[in-house]
Amino acid sequence: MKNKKDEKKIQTVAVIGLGYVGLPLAIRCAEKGYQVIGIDNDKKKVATLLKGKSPIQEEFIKQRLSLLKKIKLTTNPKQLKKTNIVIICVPTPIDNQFFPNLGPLKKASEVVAKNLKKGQLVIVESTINPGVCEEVVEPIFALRGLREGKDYFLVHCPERIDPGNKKWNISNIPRVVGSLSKKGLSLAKKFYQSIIDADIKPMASIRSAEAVKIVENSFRDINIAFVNELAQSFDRFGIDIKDVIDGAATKPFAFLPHYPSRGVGGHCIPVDPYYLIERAKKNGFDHRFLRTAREINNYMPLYTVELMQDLLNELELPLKGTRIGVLGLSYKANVGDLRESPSKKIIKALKEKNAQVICFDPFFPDLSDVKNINQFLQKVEAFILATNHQVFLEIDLNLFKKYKIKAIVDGTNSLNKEKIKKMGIKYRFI
Ligand code: SAJ
Repeated sequence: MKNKKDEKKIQTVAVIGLGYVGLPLAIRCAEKGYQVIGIDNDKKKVATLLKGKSPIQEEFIKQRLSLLKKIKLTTNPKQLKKTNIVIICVPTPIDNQFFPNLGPLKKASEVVAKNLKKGQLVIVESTINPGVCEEVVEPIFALRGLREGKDYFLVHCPERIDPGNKKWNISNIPRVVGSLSKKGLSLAKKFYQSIIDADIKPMASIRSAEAVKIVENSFRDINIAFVNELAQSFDRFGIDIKDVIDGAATKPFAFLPHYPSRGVGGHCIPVDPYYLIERAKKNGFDHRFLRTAREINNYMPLYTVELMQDLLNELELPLKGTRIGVLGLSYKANVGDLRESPSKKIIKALKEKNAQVICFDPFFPDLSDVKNINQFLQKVEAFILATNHQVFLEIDLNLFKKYKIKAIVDGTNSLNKEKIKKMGIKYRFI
């Protein structure tokens, strides 16, 4: 039973890293009556937030912008000494050799250890592979003579934010928590139960909590790779893969539809499997299946460009010098997020083949070569649909005829292929 002292004690929360994960979390804690300190090393981001504006266009945040003024926003980690719960939500990206980069997490852990308040609950929400809390985070505290379960409590609660999702958000997504100590586990369960209206599952160990997120996202990556491989095979077979998947999805059990596309982007799905692949190597285990799935998905942007090359060959047009459009830069529909975006790889491949590339994404006006869709269609001879933003799906298909578009590769299988083909436009889908 929590005594009055405990009740009073856990009223202050610090969130380190105010991005897609940390900002909604800080806002939710404020909404649930906690005193919240939001810490980020990006001065510009903190300045924007201090003006009551959010750099992230998420419904959950937009509806709660007024709560920003309840959060003490700062770049100064010294404030940590005043809090009882510290939640680390910094990025854990991969480098261009696909190695996990734990730099930001190590830095944040050092800052927390340096400014520790005795008895603090330290929660890592950043996505990490099994072993990181014990092999990377805890040693940073131990170096300062700080013992988990005594001087502080270390917990992992993997983040589950799904950018752009209108239904699932920080307030209603079930979570799992794992700790190195029983006390840490119980404190974390109580804390998350106080801010989330959903099940909070205590895991058998901190490693299994770390493994949950990697497994969730690797599951998605391998399923996408499965349909991406099928798409290439069925393309040679004259079989419409989307029709087949929709057919298989009529089975009410034991089938979960995924769809082929120009590639897998984002800060989770294409990244997380590498965490497990790399760490398992130290145990002498090679995740051949996960690696193969990653190779298949990493090839899709190039496959998309090859489809465009095939279409131009039918028109006896070289890629070289032809004005090819890339419609969409974001990795995902209706969000503005470039992380690991397949569009970047498509643009790079087109430029390496000396095509003249014109890109447009309304979420990224500064990175676009034109101001709107009409200008885009006017300028290009052919284009790749690389992001299925709703605004692109609403384009009047007659504009393709009006602007004499010669070929379209539908990288997200979203356009009406019958109508396009009837207009005499060359069309391929993934
Ligand atoms: N993609 C496909 N085919 C699919 C689904 C996705 O090619 O069938 C592509 C998307 O175009 C995108 C990439 O994969 O480029 C990732 O798409 P995503 O829908 O998985 O979006 P994310 O990156 O926002 O993934 C998040 C993840 N959430 C967390 O890690 C907390 C993931 O676990 C969720 O499953 C996913 O949202 C979701 O379900 O929307």
